[in-house]
Amino acid sequence: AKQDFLAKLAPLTKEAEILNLKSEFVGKTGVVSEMLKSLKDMNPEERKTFGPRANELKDFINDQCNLQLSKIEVEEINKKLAEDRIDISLTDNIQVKTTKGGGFHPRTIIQQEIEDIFLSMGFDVLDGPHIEDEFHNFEALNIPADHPARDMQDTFWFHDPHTTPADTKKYLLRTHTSNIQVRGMLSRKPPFRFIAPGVVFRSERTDASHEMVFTQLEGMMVGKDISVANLIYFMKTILKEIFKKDVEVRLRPGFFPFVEPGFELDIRCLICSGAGCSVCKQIGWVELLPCGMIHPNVLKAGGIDPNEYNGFAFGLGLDRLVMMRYGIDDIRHLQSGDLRFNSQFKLF
Ligand code: FA5
Repeated sequence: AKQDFLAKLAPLTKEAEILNLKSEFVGKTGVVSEMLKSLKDMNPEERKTFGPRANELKDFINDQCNLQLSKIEVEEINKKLAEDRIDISLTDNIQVKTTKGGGFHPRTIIQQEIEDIFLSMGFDVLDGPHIEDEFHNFEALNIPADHPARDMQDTFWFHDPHTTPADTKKYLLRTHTSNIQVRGMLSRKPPFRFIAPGVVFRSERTDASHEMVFTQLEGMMVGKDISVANLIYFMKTILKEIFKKDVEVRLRPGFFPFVEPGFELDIRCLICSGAGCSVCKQIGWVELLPCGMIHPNVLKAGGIDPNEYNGFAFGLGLDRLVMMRYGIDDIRHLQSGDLRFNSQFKLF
């Protein structure tokens, strides 16, 4: 029986075939099991010699079958591993497609830096609508209809053909982020401080320092006994933090109907170091950070008593700041969407 079993086992390669063979020999009705059953009909002498040999054969068959089964299992695992193998040397042999890492637009980098600086000084960061009404963009900022100051900002008006001509000047693309001064004042109680970065729109002829769509960053602080000295401190702090060095600035009187007194804060042009270029229009200075003490009429329009509170506001030209910081010699690069330009900027 042993030889018979071995001869039958040798060619088998499948788990099911081996299990069948096993049951053929040592299963309930298998050859060896029948031998063991026949022990009861033998005399004690025969039983003594035959019994242990039959049990030995049973163990032998079980061991051989289990051995063969585990061999098959190991072969299958190895086959699977070979199929799933990752060839880590592959990059040497074939051209691998690489993807360039993304980055941030330089304006986003600077905007985030400024937001962090102001957040650390207790300012909120506000947002506001791009499509604005006349009240928030002009009237509440002390620029009534037909006031000549409206000519300071060439405006894109919305014309609704269903309204009468008198109503058509109702909505516009906001010309500055100062509309958020009004919205900010109306939605909170003093004292408060906030900044508001965002895109603005003007009907401008473009050149190296003028775009039709550009960004500003508005700031406003309202409280008791705020002075021009506070205003200048905050303006100097932003510039120091952004440029990480002292930059030359000049403060001169400026007219904006929503501040009194009003100032123009110019920065020495960092493209030409003041020698004169197309960005600074050959004068060596760039208009960057107009600011001033909030006009009492503006506080009133924002629901604040000017006898009790005062404050300052500023409207930073964000794109021009980005140009000065990175030495960009034409504002139109910022809007170009040219990846060769954009990919040069990294966070630091
Ligand atoms: C204003 O828009 C005022 N709202 C700023 C302000 C706020 C003054 C609060 C006082 C208090 P102005 O039109 O000068 O001001 O624009 C502000 C800044 O935006 C300018 O100094 C300049 O840096 C930038 N700027 C103006 N026009 C353009 C343009 N066409 N392209 C790019 N930047 C511009």
